[in-house]
Amino acid sequence: MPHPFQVTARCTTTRARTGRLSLVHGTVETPVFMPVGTLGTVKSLTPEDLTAAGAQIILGNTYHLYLRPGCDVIDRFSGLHRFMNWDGPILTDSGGFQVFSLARLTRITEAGASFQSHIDGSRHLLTPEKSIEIQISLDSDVIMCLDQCIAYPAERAAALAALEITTQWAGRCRKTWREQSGEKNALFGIVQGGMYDDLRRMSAEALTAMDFSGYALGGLSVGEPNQMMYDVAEAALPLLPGDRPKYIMGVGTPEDLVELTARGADMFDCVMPTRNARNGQLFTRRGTLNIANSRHRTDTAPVDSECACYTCRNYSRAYLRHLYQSRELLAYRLNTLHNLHYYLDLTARMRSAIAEGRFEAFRKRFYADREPGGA
Ligand code: PRF
Ligand code: ZN
Repeated sequence: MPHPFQVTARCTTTRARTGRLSLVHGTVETPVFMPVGTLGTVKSLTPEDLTAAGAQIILGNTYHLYLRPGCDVIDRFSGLHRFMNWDGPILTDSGGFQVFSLARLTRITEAGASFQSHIDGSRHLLTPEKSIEIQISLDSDVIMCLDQCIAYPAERAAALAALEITTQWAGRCRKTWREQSGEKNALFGIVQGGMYDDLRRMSAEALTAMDFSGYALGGLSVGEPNQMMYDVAEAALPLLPGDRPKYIMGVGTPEDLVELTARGADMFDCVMPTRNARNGQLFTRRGTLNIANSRHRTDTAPVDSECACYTCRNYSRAYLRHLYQSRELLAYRLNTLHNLHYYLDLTARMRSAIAEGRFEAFRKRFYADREPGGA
């Protein structure tokens, strides 16, 4: 199994660390935030915008791309990179989570996840083998195993059943990856087990024994209290091999990124910066603001005077509010550029702080900078 990860620095008082992950389409410095490009686009942005905002790797979705446009279309371009004109690294999610959250009439059996498309109602069976084959055809740099994510709260018996299916599927994913991928693209296993520490341990041990390029914690940020997510991650992260990247799927707020980095996480993805941008919520060091608020109506200042993004260098809060209130398309783009810049800059600042031995001070400052009542 390729495990092209190197730890480059460690915090002496927390489990935070920096690392370098070498993938087929480039190298990624961790901790890293991966913008979500579900349908082969990070909504409203071009790949040049992403690079300018500091994106190192983006996320794509097996479930969506398989249903539309379909693998036969992307095959014409030998994968997702040329299709969408992004030549950097891509991580693809396996489809399991999207089947649960989007598809109708989902049935999970040992064979796989059978579901009805949210687009046209057609029936499909997503097996572990098929998920890996699709991700190989997308030429994903980081392929994720098919897993079963359960909602919160879940009975122990349900969490155990889901983790057993996830473990069994991980073995089949690994076999398909070994036989069909040329073994150059990384393959990550996904730990499940609900909020039960002993089940998380069982899952982590089974996956570690199989040997993956990296490991993810799935099944977090599914409705549990924040502190519970931190506690589960704190217990589970040290059970994973220290020389492999650790990825927390679908998380989170800026605070989540800081807290989970402190607990040893290396990779994150979340729709929050992009989706919230389209709803007018903007992130700043001082907290979040809603651009629709009438207090911004005549404000000639940028969203964040300390922000170096394209939006803050060129536009005022008053103009952004006007665009947003008018449902102008440019609102989505400018807001998304700012929010992604904030998230990418936050992870970049964490990397420097860890490398320079001042992560604890950084974390304190992060909280001190936030104003009660927002920016
Ligand atoms: N599994 C997969 N993708 C995911 C999740 C998961 O548990 C989550 C949960 N936060 C987000 N995305 N495969
Ligand atoms: Zn900005």
